[in-house]
Amino acid sequence: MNPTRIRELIVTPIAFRDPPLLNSNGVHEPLALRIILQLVLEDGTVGLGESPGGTARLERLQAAAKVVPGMDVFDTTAVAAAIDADLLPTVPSSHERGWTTSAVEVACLDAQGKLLGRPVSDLLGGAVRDAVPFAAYLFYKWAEHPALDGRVAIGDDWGEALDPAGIVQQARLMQQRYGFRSFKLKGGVFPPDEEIAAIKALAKAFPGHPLRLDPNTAWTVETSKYVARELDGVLEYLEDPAKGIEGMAAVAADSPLPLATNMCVIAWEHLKPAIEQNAIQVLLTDHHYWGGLRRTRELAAVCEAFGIALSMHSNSHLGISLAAMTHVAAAIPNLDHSCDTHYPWNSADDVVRPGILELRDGEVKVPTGPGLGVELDLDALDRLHRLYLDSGVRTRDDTGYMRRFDPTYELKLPRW
Ligand code: GKR
Ligand code: MG
Repeated sequence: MNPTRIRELIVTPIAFRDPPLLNSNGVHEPLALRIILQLVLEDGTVGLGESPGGTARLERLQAAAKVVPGMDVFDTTAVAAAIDADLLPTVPSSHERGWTTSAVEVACLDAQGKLLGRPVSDLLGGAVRDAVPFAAYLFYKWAEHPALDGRVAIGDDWGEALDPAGIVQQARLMQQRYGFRSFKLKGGVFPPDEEIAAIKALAKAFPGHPLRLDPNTAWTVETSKYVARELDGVLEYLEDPAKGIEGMAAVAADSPLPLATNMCVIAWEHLKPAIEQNAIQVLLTDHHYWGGLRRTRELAAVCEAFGIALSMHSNSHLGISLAAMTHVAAAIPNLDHSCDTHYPWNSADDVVRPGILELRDGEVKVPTGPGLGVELDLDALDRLHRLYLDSGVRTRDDTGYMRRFDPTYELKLPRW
């Protein structure tokens, strides 16, 4: 028996509750999808990973599960290369392949840390901070998922937020519950002047607190320039106002505000043109698609070299991802802004045991236990896997879900 050899990769798709959060694509469905990885070594050590869900990503992780048995858990470069080579013929996008290699790398690092008795942040060069700051992720939202197909409406304890007063109220709740000190508003939902008013209302209610706005490319270049002018001195940065590196570069040429992205620079080959065109001033890293935690650390060094500030992107996620985000953020010296997280919207359905990961004073303390420092709750995993099986939900479809309530709704980017 070789204790560092990978015996098996167990891939479990799950579904968990998600509130009706609005964005430029529509509205979140009642269930969000993730995939949980358990990488089992020959000595029984288990490393955990978490990936966004959906059939394509599930199939790729299932393919990876056939590739990794027999490999050494410390050979993360070889593990990633083997998975990448296996996917290459059918998945031409390096960004798409990155989602698979990243999730497996995190599980390898968790297992390595458990074998060594050291936290993952130590494997990334050591934590330079013992807590990582996160921003409150504000969304326009409905009070409830409306009744559909004979089922009752599903409410939550956040309430409705469809105007500036609703957004300020949501921000207050976020601050009361988690102590957040910075705020990000997901925009691209209402006409830009309404979202400008919401940001100005936040600035008035929370003077001195960093604010951001992210319309996910809902605006033209001209509209983006207008919003940037209106919010000069109010936002710390404006995130993905317009589409593509060229669109962002055209806005940046004329914007008094720094521009940030998690949409137009999402693979290594995007860095060169983005830097040449000065398209972005802030990069939102995301270990889920940049190749994992070590590659994210390398990405931070590239950003440092080119004077690009760093923040972190998030999607609906659970505790394994939050732990991984926290470890890598702790190990990046040049983390310039608080990280995004959807965790408050989804934490009630977590698959990790409570107690380790807590959002308090707007921060998560870096876990100090071996590996990621979190423990999988097998009962919760089983429950959420059955929810996945029974629900029939297999891909995220914010636009299709919106159309069930408003058949005239069209996905239009830019919309304004
Ligand atoms: O969850 O609606 C959402 C977000 O819009 C998410 O899908 C984005 O990936 O949060 C993300 C972002 O910053 O663009
Ligand atoms: Mg974004």
